[in-house]
Amino acid sequence: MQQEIDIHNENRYAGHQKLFNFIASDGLQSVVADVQAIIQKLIAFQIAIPSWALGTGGTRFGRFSGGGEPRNLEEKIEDVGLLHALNRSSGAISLHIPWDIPENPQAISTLAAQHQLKFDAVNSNTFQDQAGQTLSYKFGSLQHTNKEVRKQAIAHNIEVIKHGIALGSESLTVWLSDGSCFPGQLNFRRAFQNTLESLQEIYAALPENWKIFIEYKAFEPNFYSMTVGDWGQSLLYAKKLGEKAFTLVDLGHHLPNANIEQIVALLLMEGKLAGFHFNDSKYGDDDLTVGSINPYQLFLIFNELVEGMDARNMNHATDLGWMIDASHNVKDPLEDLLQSVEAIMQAYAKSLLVDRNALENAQNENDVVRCQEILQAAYQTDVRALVAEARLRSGAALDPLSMYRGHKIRERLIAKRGQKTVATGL
Ligand SMILES: [Mn+2]
Repeated sequence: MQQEIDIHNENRYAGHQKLFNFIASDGLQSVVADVQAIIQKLIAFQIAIPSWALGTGGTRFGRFSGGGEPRNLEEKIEDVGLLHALNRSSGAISLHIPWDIPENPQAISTLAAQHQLKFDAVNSNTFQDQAGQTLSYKFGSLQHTNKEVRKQAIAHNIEVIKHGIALGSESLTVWLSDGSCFPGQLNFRRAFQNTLESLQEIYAALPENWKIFIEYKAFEPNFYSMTVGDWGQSLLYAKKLGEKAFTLVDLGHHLPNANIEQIVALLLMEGKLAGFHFNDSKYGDDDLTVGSINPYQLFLIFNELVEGMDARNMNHATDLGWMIDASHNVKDPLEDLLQSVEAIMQAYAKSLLVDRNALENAQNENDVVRCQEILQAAYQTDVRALVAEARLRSGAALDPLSMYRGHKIRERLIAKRGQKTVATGL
C-alpha cells in the first residue's frame, strides 16, 4: 500500500505544492498563524473509528447492504487500517461489545499493532437483548425497576471493561437507551437513583487509569423521557460518580438548534468533557457524514474546543477522545469515513487559525462586528492544502478518496469477501 501511496503522491505533488505554497505564504495573511506549528498539530490529531460504522447502516425501514463489508472483527480492523494508511489520521478503533468480542485478544492486539492502531473506548450494549440473555432490557437496563435486570446490566458493563483491559483500551463509554415512552410510565427520580447506583457499581470496577464516559441523548428509542437525556443529566451523574467520570457529547443527540458549542465550552471549563462522537444532522440523530450539513457549527465547536483546551493547557491530540459515530445506508462506509475525517481535520485546522488575541480584544470592547469578522476570516480560509500537507508529511495519501477510488479498493474487498456480507451488529 505504501508504494501505491508514494506513486499517488508523486503524481499529485506539483499541483499540491502550488496550492500549499500559496496558503503558506499569502493565503493566511488575513489571520495570524504559524503554519509549521499548525501542521504538527494536524499530524498529531487522530480520530477513532467505531467498529459499527464499517458496514452499511440501516433504518428501521430497511438496510441496503454494500458489498465487501467486514465479516468479523479481524476484517473491521483491516478496514480501519486501510483508512489509517490512506489518511494517517484514523489511528484508533472503538469496539462494541457484544458485537465485537475479541475471542483471542493477543491475536487481535497484534493485528491492530500491524496496522498501527490503538484501541479507543469500549462500548457496552444494554439497549437490545442478545440471544440467550436471561432478562430483557425492554423497560430499561441500569434504571430497571427489577434489581435482577440492573445486576445483569452492571455485570455486562464489567465484562466489557475486562475485554477492554485485554486490548489496552482505557475507557468505557456507556450509552443508555433507558427512559420511558409514555407519561406516567416511569418515576423519574427513582429511575435516576437506580441508574446512579448501577453506574456507581460499574465505576467501582474501573481500573486506576480508566475513565467512564456518560453519553446522553435527547430522544429515541424512548420518546417521552430519556434517563440520560441531556448534558445536565450526564454532568450530574459524572459529578456524583467521581473524577474518573465524564460527559460524552454526540453531536446528533441534541434537540434541534441546541447551542452545542456553548455546552462544550462549559463542560471543558468544568473539566468534565470526555470526548466526542462526531456526525452531522438536519433533524435529529441522523448520523450523517461529519460536516455534510452544517460545517460552520462544526467549526464553532472546534473553536470552543481549542480555546478551552489551550486555557487548561491540554494536549489537543490526547486529552480528549475524538471519535466518529455515523452510519447510514446510501454511501460506501469507507468513503463516508474518509469524508468525515477530512471534515474534522478542516474544522480543526480552521479553528487553529482564529486570531485569539484579536478576538479577546474585540470581545472586551463589545465590537460584535469585529468578532464575527475574526471568526469568519478563519472559517473562510481554504485549508485543504494545509491538511493535505500534514498527510503528505505523515506518509498518507494527498487525496485519500481519489486514491481509494482509483485503486478500486471496494472492488478488491468485494473480490476477497464477497458481494453479500453482513458486518456483525448490523
Ligand atoms: Mn454516539
